[in-house]
Amino acid sequence: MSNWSRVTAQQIEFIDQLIRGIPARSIPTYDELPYDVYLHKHLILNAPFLLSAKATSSWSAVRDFRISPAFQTLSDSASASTSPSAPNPSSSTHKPNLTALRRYAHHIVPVANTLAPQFSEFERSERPLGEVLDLWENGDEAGDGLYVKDWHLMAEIESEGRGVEEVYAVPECLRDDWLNPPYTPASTSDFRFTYLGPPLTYTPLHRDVYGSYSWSANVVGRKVWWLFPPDRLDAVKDRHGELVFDVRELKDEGGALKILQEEGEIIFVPSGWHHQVVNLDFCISINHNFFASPTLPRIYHTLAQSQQRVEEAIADVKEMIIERLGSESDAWEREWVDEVQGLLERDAGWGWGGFWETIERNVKEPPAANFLSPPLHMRNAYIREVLQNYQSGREWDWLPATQITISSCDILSSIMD
Ligand SMILES: O=C(O)CCC(=O)C(=O)O
Repeated sequence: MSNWSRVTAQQIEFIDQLIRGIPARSIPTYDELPYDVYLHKHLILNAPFLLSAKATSSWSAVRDFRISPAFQTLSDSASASTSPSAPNPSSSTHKPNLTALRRYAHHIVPVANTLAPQFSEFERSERPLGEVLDLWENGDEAGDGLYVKDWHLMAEIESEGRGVEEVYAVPECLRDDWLNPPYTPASTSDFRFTYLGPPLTYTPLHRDVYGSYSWSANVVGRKVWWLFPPDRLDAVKDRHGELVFDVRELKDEGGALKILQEEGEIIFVPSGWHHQVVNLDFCISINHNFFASPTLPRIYHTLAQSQQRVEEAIADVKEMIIERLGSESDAWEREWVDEVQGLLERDAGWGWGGFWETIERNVKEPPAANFLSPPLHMRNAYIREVLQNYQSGREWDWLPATQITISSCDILSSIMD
């Protein structure tokens, strides 16, 4: 017996209710998305959209990780599919082909137990994927609520000497990605993730790393998304001003933009938008966190805010440094700036060094062809905007390594204008 058949009648009713509560889709769904439309209506305006299942129809993962309907039982595939604008509780989706995933059984994957929330996270573990697949395939109770999250499948495939085309191909319009290969900031292996888990596993309310955009593709199953633009955040804070963990506990679910993402579709989540996700079926999904030049001012602002938080949290350390080194010379400031950068890298995942290196590397080696990237004059204007801000701040003087990086990217962007 496999785990998806462990879903109880009560859970099925709960899922149907969830779906019935989703309004008709109010954001665009594209079969084809010309780069120009993507750039002007979505990247620059920071507005969500979906790509239809056509975008993933040729992916190897779609071919390999779905059990074809011929092998599903009659009750599995009983109902007709539905139009994206009219959520249908009984829309049919594929079952996951867990046997095909066994080729990655040796990968050590991060696992969240979504039945065991702990403060602002879930209980987490790392284990071989094969162990998790065993639990699901054997219908073991210990597999209930387990969610393989943030698995760096693509990086692992590449480290084994193969290419990611054995899984997917990034849609053309999403290829101008400054966070993922050919260049990824040094702090992590990459920001290309795979998720898998049974119905009702979920990701609590959060905003993506660095204030990046994300896109997420449903290879198998459907998800419901709650999206919150930055100006609607007050509604999802508790009485202490902290973000809630699960927006389903709130009246009107915080007034979210609620979207049913069908199997095969790709959703684009704007930069800085908080979101929560619940799997309606057994889901396998692939996502990228990413940014491109139009996001630079937001990414800059997010890092500057993180720095301010770090500085406030260790204000006493500043006093101690000044006490030790005196305020006459600039020695205290040099030490303070280094201290803050070190903590910032740990807290936010990167500091100004990583920020400028990322710009430099993407300017030198653009990840996408010209016709799939903003025009150079536009890209350079975004770089100049963040540069002017940076040059007016203290780090410009105190972090000489970033000045060296910047002079290279400043020169490059001006000659390319
Ligand atoms: O699918 C999920 O559970 C979470 C995905 C997500 O948060 C994202 O793509 O940003």
